[in-house]
Order: sequence, then C-alpha cells, then structure tokens
Amino acid sequence: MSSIEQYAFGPFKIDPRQVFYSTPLSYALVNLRPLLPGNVLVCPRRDAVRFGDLTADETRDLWLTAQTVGTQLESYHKASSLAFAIQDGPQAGQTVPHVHIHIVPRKAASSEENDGNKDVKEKQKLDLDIQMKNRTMEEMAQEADEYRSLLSKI
Ligand code: AMW
Repeated sequence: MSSIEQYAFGPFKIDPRQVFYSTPLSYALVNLRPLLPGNVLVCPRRDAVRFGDLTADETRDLWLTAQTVGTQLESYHKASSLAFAIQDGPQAGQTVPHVHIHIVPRKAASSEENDGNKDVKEKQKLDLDIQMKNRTMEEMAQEADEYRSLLSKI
C-alpha cells in the first residue's frame, strides 16, 4: 500500500510537494498565487467548508498550527508582523470551499514603495481579493522545501 499522503483543498487535489507541515488534523501548504512572499495557507485535513463546521479539536489544532508556522515564517522572511485571515463564506471573499487561514508575514514598506504622501495605514493595506498569477509547481515545491527544513528543526 502506498504511504503517500493525500491532501484535499476543496475541489483541488494538492500535490504533496506543496505541503510543508502537517499534524493529524491540519496541514500547511504554499500558495498558488501568494499575495506577498510567505503568504501560506493552513487548512484542516478534513474537507470542511465553513469555520463553524470544525470540531473544537480541529479548531484548536488549526490555530496552534498557524501559530507555529507563522512564527517560523515571520523570522524566515525577516518580517516584523503577521496577518492571519479567514474569509469564511463566499460573501466574505472565500473562493475555495475549504476552511483556510491565510498567513502573511508583514514588514515596513521598502523605500521604493515608500510614498511620502501616503499614511502608514494606507501603505500597509492588504487586499486579500487581489488576483495574482499562478506559479509553477517547481517554484512552489522549492519554497515548500525551504519551509519544511525550517520547521523540521523546531
Ligand atoms: W480565499 O479567496 O478562498 O480566502 O483564498 C484561496 C487561496 O487559495 C488563494 O490565495 C489562492 O491563491 C489559493 N489557491 C487556490 N488554488 C490553490 C492550489 N491548488 N494550491 C495552493 N493554493 C491555491
């Protein structure tokens, strides 16, 4: 029997090369269209659509997994803050019908992005609904390899 793990993300079958961390109830994968470097997703293993569908154990495990992954990625990306976000339902912007926490490491805007006329809040605005372009599996697998090795050391 094959021991290759299967991961569902709504209707998508996730290539295990995208998955860099897992527990018996949750898994973390790199994003096909990251909003910023380090924008990863943490999901329950069970194919649950809405946050309210999760059991207490799944909810605890999901957030503990997000805490572990977020802490490591903040330091890896030399960031100084983290955004954790769930779009729970289509009217909240959910496009994949499987619960997922977005983690986005954040840092101060670089000098190129630093427009002196904009206030700090405006510069740091994060649009979760913006459409980025799809990455290749090679790009995603390489990123996941780096995070896997980082998380294997904790
Ligand atoms: W939502 O708009 O539902 O809060 O976010 C869905 C996220 O899932 C987006 O960031 C999108 O890039 C990502 N995504 C969609 N399909 C895949 C996939 N096959 N592998 C990884 N990430 C995906």
